[in-house]
Amino acid sequence: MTLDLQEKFDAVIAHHDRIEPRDWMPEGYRKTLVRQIAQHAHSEIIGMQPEGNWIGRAPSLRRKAILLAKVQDEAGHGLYLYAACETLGVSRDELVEMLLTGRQKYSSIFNYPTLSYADVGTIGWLVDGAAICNQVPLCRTSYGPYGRAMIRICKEESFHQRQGYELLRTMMGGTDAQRQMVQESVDRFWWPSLMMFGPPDEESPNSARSIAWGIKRNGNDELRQRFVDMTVPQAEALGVTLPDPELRWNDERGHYDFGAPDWAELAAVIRGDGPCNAQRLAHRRAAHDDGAWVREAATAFAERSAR
Ligand code: BYC
Repeated sequence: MTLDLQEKFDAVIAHHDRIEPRDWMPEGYRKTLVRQIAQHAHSEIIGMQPEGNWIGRAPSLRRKAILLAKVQDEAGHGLYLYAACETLGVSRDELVEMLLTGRQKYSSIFNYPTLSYADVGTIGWLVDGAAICNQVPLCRTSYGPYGRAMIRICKEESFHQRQGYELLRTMMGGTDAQRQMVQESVDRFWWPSLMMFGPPDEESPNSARSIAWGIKRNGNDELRQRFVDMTVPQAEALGVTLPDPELRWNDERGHYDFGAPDWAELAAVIRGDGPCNAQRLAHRRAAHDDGAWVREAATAFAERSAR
């Protein structure tokens, strides 16, 4: 019986069709999906903090409205992804608990501080740009609810990336001080953005299995290269320098060559020793505790309505 189920599962994966919540799936496949989708959902929720830091200090009403809308979109992405994860038999409460106790991860990028207003533009341009490279292939992931959530998320991420680029272009057309602020921000965010794609393939324990299951469609290095190739011409158009002396076009490969990120730094940030890890989790825990009365009220209202 299990053999038939396994064969059916393998055939769906081989045909690049989709596995749906009611279908049989190997336990390892389910666990990998929970790990990756939860990591992604938590990234969206924690990812509201670095940009949220600038909502009260945005330089105009227009910029404030844009930033508020973007941060709200991120909350929405977290909710679609938590809902996709719940179809795998794990509850929202369990997921939140695993984030707050550090048993599940979120993207390393959100453990870096946002020190200037230019960081709002740089996050849109580089961080959302990297997220798009990483996530567009996930629209074709083998698990239905995850792929469908990703289609909507990617549309909004493209919009976020353009808003970041537009902000930086405006600042680059401003004063020398504004141009310096942009360059300083790009210098800080370039390498952490490359780290978002994960460790190099040969040091990525999950990639091969996840690709065989059709959860990931590409390796970490391939997507990192795609991001560099896409971003260098945009940096030239903006007039900023990417802080990598090894960055140059390679005619033979048809790609840009680039230097290696500091993998020890990525490992430290993932381990919890990044510049803002403790602050991000403490802030999230406090927000969760402050929101307890809202959850209680919503539960009481739902129970009363059901009666
Ligand atoms: N940060 O075997 P590997 C966004 C972990 S946010 C932290 O290569 P995998 C946005 C990895 O989890 C973007 N941890 O893993 C929001 C694994 O640990 P565990 C978020 C990392 O899963 C707001 C271990 O290292 N996007 O969109 O095959 C504003 C070994 O790695 C990182 C997603 O999450 C990292 N950078 O591949 C703006 C996309 N890299 O779990 C933007 C979905 C690796 O075994 N996620 N680790 O303990 C993925 O595509 C994959 O999870 C990764 C890693 C490519 C990140």
